[in-house]
Amino acid sequence: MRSKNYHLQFITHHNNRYSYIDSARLALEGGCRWVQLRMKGVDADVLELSARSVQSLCREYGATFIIDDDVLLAKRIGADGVHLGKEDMPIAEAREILGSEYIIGATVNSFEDILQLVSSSRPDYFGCGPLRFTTTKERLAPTLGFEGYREIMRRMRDANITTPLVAIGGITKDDITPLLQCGVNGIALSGSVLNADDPIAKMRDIAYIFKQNSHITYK
Ligand code: TZP
Ligand code: MG
Repeated sequence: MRSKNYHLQFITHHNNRYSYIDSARLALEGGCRWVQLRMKGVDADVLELSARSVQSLCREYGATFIIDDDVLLAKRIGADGVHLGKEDMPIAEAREILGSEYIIGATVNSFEDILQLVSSSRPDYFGCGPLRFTTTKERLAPTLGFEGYREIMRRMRDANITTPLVAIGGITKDDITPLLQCGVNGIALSGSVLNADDPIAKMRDIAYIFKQNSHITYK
């Protein structure tokens, strides 16, 4: 059974200082136990080689490993799951291919997106954002701010939708407690770790704050 913890996710991104594999290693060394390999615009063989390396690192650390976009690659190498955006393979089709054991995350930007997905094909978690502007992602959806998350979580509660929601996009250490207070179940981040002077120390701080405050959503 693949571990399904929807707490703190580190997402790789192209960075001038570190390779994708080193980026994942820094996050794992800093205590993160959920890594998404996100590599845009690379050849399939480069992606697969990197995925296999990050997967074995994640296994070493006992961490969950998911891949952005590529359902067939996730299946071929036996990753823990995939994260799919609105322009990727539809969730229902990915579920057909992967079955119920794999984690499937879906990008959403609004409560309406969530409603549509729960009525058609239930993903395992929603990646919802952005909280604020970030340069990590191109073609960014409108920012939600804390109020946006509060409202989405309220509407999910009212509609009895219990799929975990992971906040993403422009999140820094100081945002973690207020985001958990909005009711989100998890946090995904990238730039605030990799752009820090000491990414391992930053990841450690973030993981510590998350753990200290996770009782807010995990009662
Ligand atoms: N989707 C929405 S924002 C984002 C993705 C993949 C990037 C998150 O990275 P950062 O650097 O934490 O803003
Ligand atoms: Mg995608």
